[in-house]
Amino acid sequence: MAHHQEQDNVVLLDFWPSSYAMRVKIALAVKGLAYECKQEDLQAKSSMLLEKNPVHKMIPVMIHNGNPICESLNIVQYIDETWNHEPLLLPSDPYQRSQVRFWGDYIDNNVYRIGKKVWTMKGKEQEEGKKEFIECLKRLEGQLGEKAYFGGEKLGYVDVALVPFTSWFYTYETFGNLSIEGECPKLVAWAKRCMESQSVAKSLPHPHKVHEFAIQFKKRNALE
Ligand code: GS8
Repeated sequence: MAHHQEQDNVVLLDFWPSSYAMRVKIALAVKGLAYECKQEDLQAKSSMLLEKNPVHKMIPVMIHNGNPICESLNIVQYIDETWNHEPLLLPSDPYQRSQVRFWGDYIDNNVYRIGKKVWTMKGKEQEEGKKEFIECLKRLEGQLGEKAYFGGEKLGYVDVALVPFTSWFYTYETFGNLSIEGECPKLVAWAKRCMESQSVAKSLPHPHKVHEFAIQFKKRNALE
């Protein structure tokens, strides 16, 4: 049931470099909700995480008045339905809703997985990853078309699903030796437009901080 109460208690089990967790932060910011952020150590997961997401044991998990909600896009949809006031992230028309969920799913099946090849792999695998990654971004750029946002005139569900990955663009570019702006100028212009929204800007870490994290991650995992 939709409601908006003073006593709403929202806790986010977070891992700051995670694009999935950033989605939830953007959606909460868009709705003007206060929340408590708990950083997880994914090498030593808290008992709270294991209890609240026993199936996947992954962040993000949002805990609303004690009730856990898992899977980032499922959480974004829950937020939009629970605090169902403007600005709305999903369209109300069932067909339009099906379309935004389709693109959310496309992003989930591709961007992280392919992007990881670009920043963690070497040689032939990395080259293949780069090609696939640019193809994926061009596909998304085509879907954006001439619109200001994937949601049309304003930021919507697909924007929230995708924009966190732009905080990783510098990392993909540096490790992959590629120019995303050169390949997908309209997508980069869209990313900059999204960053004009405070809800987005305050939810995304600085690209250099992400890059620093990626360097440490590769060292730790002997990928260097
Ligand atoms: C993916 C979350 C995820 O990959 C979602 O919420 O949308 N489909 C999920 N979480 C990662 C960190 S970000 O890469 C995670 O929690 N990994 C811990 C693990 O795999 O043990």
